[in-house]
Amino acid sequence: MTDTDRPVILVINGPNLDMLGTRQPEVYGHDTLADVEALCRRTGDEQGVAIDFRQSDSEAEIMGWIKQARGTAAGILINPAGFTSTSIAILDALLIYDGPIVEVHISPLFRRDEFRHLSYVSKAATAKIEGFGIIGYAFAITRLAQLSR
Ligand code: DHK
Repeated sequence: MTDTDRPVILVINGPNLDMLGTRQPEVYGHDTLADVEALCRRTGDEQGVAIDFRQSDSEAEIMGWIKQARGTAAGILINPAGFTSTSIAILDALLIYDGPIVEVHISPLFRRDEFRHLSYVSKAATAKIEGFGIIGYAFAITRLAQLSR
C-alpha cells in the first residue's frame, strides 16, 4: 500500500512545542519534536495510516489547518499547548470538523497550575490523553487509526 492509499491522520502541535527537548525538560522530557514526529510516523506505519505532522505558534494557522481537514483527514490529533485554555476559536474550528479528534498533552495537567485545568478543546474531543509523555501520541494515533477502519 502506498502512502496516498492510506487514511491521513493530521497531527497538530501548538505553540512552543517546537522547543521540546530544550523547554522545561523536567516537565516535558528530553525528546524533541523531531522525536515525536518519528514516533508518530512509526506508529502510523504500524497502523496503516499516513501522518501529516505540523507545528505552529499561530492560532490562525492552526484554525486554517483544522478547517482544511474536513473531508480530507480521517482524524485529528491535537496538542493545543498554550491555546488549550484560551482558544474558543480553535474549539469552534474543531466543532466544524466531521471526524474523530484526540486531544493530547504530554504533561499531567490535572496536577499542574489551576489555569491549565480548563480545556476548551475537550468540548470537541472524542478522547483525551494526558500525562503519558510523548507515548501519548502513539496511543492517540492507534485509536484514530482504529476509528478510521
Ligand atoms: C503543552 C504546553 O505547551 C502547555 O501550554 C500545556 C502541554 C501542556 C503538554 O503537556 O503537552 O499546558
